[in-house]
Amino acid sequence: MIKIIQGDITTLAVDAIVNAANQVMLGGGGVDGAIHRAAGHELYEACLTMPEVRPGVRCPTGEARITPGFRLPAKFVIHTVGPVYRDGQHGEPEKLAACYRNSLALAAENGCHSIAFPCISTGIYGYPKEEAAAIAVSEVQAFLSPAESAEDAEGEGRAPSRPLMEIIFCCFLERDKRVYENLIGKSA
Ligand code: AR6
Repeated sequence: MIKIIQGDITTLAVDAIVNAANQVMLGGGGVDGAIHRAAGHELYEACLTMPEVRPGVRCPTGEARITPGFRLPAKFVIHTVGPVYRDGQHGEPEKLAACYRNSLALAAENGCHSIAFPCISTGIYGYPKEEAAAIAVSEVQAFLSPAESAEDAEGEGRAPSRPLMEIIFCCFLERDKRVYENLIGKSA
């Protein structure tokens, strides 16, 4: 199930919220700063213990890492690193799609049934909002479609292949919410 809301992601009592982090994973501006402030210093400490894959890189662009949510109402924070937008010809769409795919896979692996995403890459990293939202929606829909057939499997007494998930697009700005509503309708 997909929901679109406007609000502050740090207030959501879901299983996982996604952080639009950077490769160092030690906090920053935008939603990253808000999440680190709300989760408390323990989140910084947990990020610090994540192994570096190369100097200064704990999470390469397109990948995702999970930590507890500490003082947040959310159980987990899934940190993913969106691409810095140049012109769309430098692998940005594939990298952004990978953020959604890898975050959803990590959430499922950790037994999450609800997850909220901010509009990854569309702030400081400059990704055009409509293009980013189209990628977000298409990745989430692709992830949910096997889950919907899992619902049928349950009805038929078969084991579902993947837990059903509530996926929230949490837009900070009203105009971002409208972009998602234009893509998937106001009923979502
Ligand atoms: N809740 C939900 N969404 C928010 C919140 C919030 N509390 N605050 C901001 N947003 P950005 P990026 C929205 O810039 O473009 C950081 O410094 C915001 O309106 O946070 O991926 C990192 O450390 C926008 O729609 O992330 C990286 O260095 C969205 O979050 C860099 O910024 C993403 O904007 C990542 O840039």
